[in-house]
Amino acid sequence: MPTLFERIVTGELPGDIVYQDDEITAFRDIEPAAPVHVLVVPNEPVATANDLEERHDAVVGRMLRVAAKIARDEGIAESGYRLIVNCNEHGGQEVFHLHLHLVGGRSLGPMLPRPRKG
Ligand code: DGP
Repeated sequence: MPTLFERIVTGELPGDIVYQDDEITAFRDIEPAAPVHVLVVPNEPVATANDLEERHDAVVGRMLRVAAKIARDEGIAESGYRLIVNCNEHGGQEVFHLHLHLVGGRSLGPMLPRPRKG
């Protein structure tokens, strides 16, 4: 069964695609958490960060560079942004096709709420 994101990559499902090449696709998140919220995915599905192998090194590196290019195109490179990869249950991963969240366009606050002391 193709993943949800594979179906967006191939055009079987609609997606607001902002970047695509033969290895990588980026499209706007359906439930944006910030004014800019783009998902950057490898066209060839990898379920989670745990499943990455040496052969994926190049495409994962390119995903970072594509995210930085999109940040420039969206006008948020200078103000700044956050790149997030969620993995499995504790990471809050919902779609099991590796993806990089590019979020920005507002101040994002601390990276994570810290547990209260005492
Ligand atoms: P994660 O929790 O890291 O697996 O993030 C999955 C993201 O995918 C979440 O922010 C919502 C987004 N999403 C889920 N379904 C769709 C969809 O059909 N289209 C788009 N564009 N985004 C989706």
